[in-house]
Amino acid sequence: MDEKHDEGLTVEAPGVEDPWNLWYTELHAGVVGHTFKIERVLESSQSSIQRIEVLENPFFGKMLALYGSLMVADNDHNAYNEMISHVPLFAHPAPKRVLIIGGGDCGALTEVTKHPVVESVTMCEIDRQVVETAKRHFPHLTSGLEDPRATVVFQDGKEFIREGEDRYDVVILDLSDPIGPARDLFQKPFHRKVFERLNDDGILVAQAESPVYNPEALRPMYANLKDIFPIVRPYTCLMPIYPSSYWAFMFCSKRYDPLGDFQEQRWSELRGETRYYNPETHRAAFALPQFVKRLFD
Ligand code: SPD
Repeated sequence: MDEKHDEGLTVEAPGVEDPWNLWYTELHAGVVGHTFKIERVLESSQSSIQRIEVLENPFFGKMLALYGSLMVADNDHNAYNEMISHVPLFAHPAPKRVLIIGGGDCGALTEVTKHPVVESVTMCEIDRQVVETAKRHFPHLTSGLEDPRATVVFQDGKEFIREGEDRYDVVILDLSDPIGPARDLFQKPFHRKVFERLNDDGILVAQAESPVYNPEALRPMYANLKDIFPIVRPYTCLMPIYPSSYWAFMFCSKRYDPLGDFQEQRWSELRGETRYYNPETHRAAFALPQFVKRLFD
């Protein structure tokens, strides 16, 4: 899949009022581009893991890109972070111990801390520089770091899962793409290990890419997870900064069904606002268009 991600910054013909005329494009298969006007490049650095950029777009505000792939923007992060967090947390009757693998912008962590029932949330992120960048530019996403229940570990998620012994009620795989540093974390051996680190009624949710552009990522992922978990329910959300603006997640569970066991009564206890998630979008997320359902036949 590597060749599909030859995206990055491009400079077009200079103009008088906009001398740099800078645009950022994520290419799909070299034939479709998802393009954003860039007013300013606020940071561009290279960590030991990946290229990290903070760009400013007049519509979406500040945007964080890792290895040339957009992760979050000031004005487009809610759907992804809320749906990857609240859907599993509201499907579990007592999600006390939560683990996030990845999630360096801290948006998912901050959503998890909105649940009073959560007793601890651990985030295992491989790249400290991503968290430091997010703290500088996206403080509204990183505010959950101040919560006394939150712990951050800087380690490869694979090692953390392989070497640790703690068990969790909910594990969230808030990963970048299967072509980046997180490649192995989309694979069956890793998912099996995560299964072992879940309690007997635990839930795993994994980000699962675009059903439009990456059916070849979703199809085997679903099949592999079905071999491991008794319940696997894909769901989707609208995410305009991601290619195709349409994004998928895999809900995988040892016992609870995201709709049959939906703990809607806890919705009124959530601390703070949501912008996308509510009980209606929780239910609706599992209603899949026919072309997406066919991926899982
Ligand atoms: N192509 C972008 C996919 C990004 C999915 N993960 C985003 C992580 C944000 N915490």
